[in-house]
Amino acid sequence: MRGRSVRIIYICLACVFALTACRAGGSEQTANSNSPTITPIANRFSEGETELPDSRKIRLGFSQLGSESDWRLANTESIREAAEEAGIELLFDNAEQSQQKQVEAVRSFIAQKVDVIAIAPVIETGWEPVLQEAKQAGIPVIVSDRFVELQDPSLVVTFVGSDFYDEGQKAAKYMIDKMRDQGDRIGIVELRGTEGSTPSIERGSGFHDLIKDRENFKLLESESADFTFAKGKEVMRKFLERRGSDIKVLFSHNDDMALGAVEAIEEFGMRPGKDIIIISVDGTRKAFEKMAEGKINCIVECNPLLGPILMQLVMEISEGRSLPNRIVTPESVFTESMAAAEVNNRKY
Ligand code: GZL
Repeated sequence: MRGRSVRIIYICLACVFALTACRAGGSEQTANSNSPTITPIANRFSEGETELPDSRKIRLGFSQLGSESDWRLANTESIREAAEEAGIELLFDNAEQSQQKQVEAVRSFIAQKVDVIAIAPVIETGWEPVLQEAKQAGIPVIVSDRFVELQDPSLVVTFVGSDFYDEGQKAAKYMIDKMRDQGDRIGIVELRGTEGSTPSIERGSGFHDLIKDRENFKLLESESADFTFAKGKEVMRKFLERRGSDIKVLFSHNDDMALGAVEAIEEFGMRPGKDIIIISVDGTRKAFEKMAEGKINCIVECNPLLGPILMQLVMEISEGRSLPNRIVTPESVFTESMAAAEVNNRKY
């Protein structure tokens, strides 16, 4: 079973390798040309062994940022399952949105002398010191899901996750097409994700860059609702009280906030998906169910199932292979007409 799953992972990886793009520094050199290497898995087996004893498994320390959304829960499950499948010992810490707790978790992994550290960073800044400590300890670091801002890009072996700027562009392209016959003053409200996080920064930039020169689109309100259902509902209620029927479009940086907004719109007496066009990001089953009901109009996919690729990267590092600076996961865009056919395919 492990052999098959590794092959599948490899095929996935070959696909995403083809999509790589360099972001940090844009250097074409492999990111881990001077990174510490770890004992390859093959060299950890003794004569005649077919399973690694726990004492000789690759040990991966993973710092997860929280449990704020269905996307995050699916991401955590994917990582746990893939580590189990790959025979990698996972030391897992959930920081519940606290960067300080993430830093403490990384320090704990260093103290426990894990082989590899992976981080899903809650925000982009403030990582240089603890990543220097990991480098001094000779432990390679992978960044998963969101980016970190670094002066020294050699502190991270590679990044695996989405192109958030492209997700914002896809959302704007859908809106421009959907609203092409809707007159010259289209009021937009935006529910942003966690302030300072890569998906919130980049989805917003990608979206706004495409509409900034289009006079007919007016951004009426934009506020962070921290990627959660509850805050999405609370902030959308505020927008409705202030702007009412001037609101024609909602761009939500994730599904949980969009689902909260759907409730707020209905309680306000308007029709989500009709009076207010709703564009969201992630692709959770709950959001697809609402889109099948006609209450969300477009979902830009953001893939949380990073576990298999992450474990493959850990194994590549253990074999001493060089990796690209960045590995981007392939993603789609879904609209109302596709919802009913796709909803049962959603794995999260
Ligand atoms: C995106 C991820 C975001 C999701 C949200 O890769 O970091 O965080 O879009 C999640 O649902 O909370």
